[in-house]
Amino acid sequence: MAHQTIAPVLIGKQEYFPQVSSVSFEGHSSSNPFAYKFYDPARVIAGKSMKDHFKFAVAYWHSFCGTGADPFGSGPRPMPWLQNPDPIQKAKDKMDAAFEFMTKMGLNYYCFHDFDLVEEGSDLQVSRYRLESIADYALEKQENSGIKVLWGTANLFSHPRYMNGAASNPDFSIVAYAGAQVKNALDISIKLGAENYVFWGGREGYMSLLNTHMKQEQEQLARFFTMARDYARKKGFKGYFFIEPKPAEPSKHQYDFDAATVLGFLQKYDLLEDFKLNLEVNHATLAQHTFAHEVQVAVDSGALGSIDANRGDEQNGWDTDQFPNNHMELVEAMMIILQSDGFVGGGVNFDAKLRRNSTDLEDLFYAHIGGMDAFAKALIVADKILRESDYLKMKNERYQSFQEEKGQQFLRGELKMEDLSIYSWNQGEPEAKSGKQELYENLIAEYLYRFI
Ligand code: XUL
Ligand code: CO
Repeated sequence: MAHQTIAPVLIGKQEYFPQVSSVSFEGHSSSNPFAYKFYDPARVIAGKSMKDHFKFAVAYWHSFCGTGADPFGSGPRPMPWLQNPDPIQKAKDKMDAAFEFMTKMGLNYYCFHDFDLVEEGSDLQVSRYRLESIADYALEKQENSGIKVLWGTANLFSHPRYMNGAASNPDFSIVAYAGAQVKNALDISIKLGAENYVFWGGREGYMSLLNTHMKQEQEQLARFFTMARDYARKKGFKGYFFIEPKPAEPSKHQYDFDAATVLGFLQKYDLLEDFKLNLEVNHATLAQHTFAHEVQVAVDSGALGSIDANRGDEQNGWDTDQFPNNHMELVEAMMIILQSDGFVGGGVNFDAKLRRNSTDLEDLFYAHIGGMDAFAKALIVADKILRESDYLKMKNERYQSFQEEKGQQFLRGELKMEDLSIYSWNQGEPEAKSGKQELYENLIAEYLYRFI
């Protein structure tokens, strides 16, 4: 096992993960569970280092706040950094644990909700004070380690006040409260140099249309996004805003249903320049889409901002947020991403949680190592398929007829319905051409074993 010394300044007063000193790349023949088999940060694929392709980020909420509690019972996960009764000290301990973990993993980014960093206070003033205190501490840790914020966000769904929504709430006083909270979240995101800012609208939707003015609520949402954008720009924020689509849960229906719905919304309210999408694998499947579908929709509009990496469960319908390991799914997505300009501003955030019964502290390492290796392998395989196989040729040949005269005229808008009719009367029944889906699928399966 390759052990590197970690500068003591990066570890807090207490070492929370003494069982691991550092995780580094050892190659696919290594059997060290604390080593990367495929993720080699410096390795260049398609002109960019793996590190820059992915910008892997840890999700503060799942990894350092989540105890494994579910609707049926409290959390069994031991959280030694959550023991101090003083909220500020507890937040600092949590941050020590987070930075120790990220440093040992070689992770360069993290993502947070405001009240992941520190518990919400009894009122806005107390919350503001707590956020400022922890942001000062975070800034120091960031400067010492070089770790950065991929995106920040505000939790507008956990507190009971948001039970009817935040920006889309039927009560203006809740909308204003959400505004106060987002202003604070933007301020600390800017202070911490966050590269992007996310809106996930868990309760921006409805439970029943009977009591809901849907049109007005969506207008409220657009107004709120516009105000947040204008405020952040005024304060010097240069990054992108991301909307994270999800069809439902906790709302029965969420307005940001899927990539196509959000793109239509952003276009309607003229927000597409500043707002891109943060796509989550398990949200795609909840919307009855493949992840590749959502990625393709975003890429086609130049709006693939970032992704929340995870996976759902094949049998359960809900958002299980498991760590990603579906290679077929990831290779397909990476093939699309490689054919685009990559993420617009964002990267790969592990919005994934350990299973409730994964209670060893080292499980957090296995989970992230597996996820990062799955993406790294997918990148290597996707690049190889695109460069070495007949994939692109096969796909382009399906559309060959559009390279010919009539096809070109059609695409240029030079034909009328009458022309299509004359063409077909002359041609007769078109020849059947196979879509060859199985052959395409075999390509991915084959290349998954030609990865070296
Ligand atoms: C919930 C979800 C959120 C967002 C951030 O399904 O994905 O954690 O990523 O609010
Ligand atoms: Co997410």
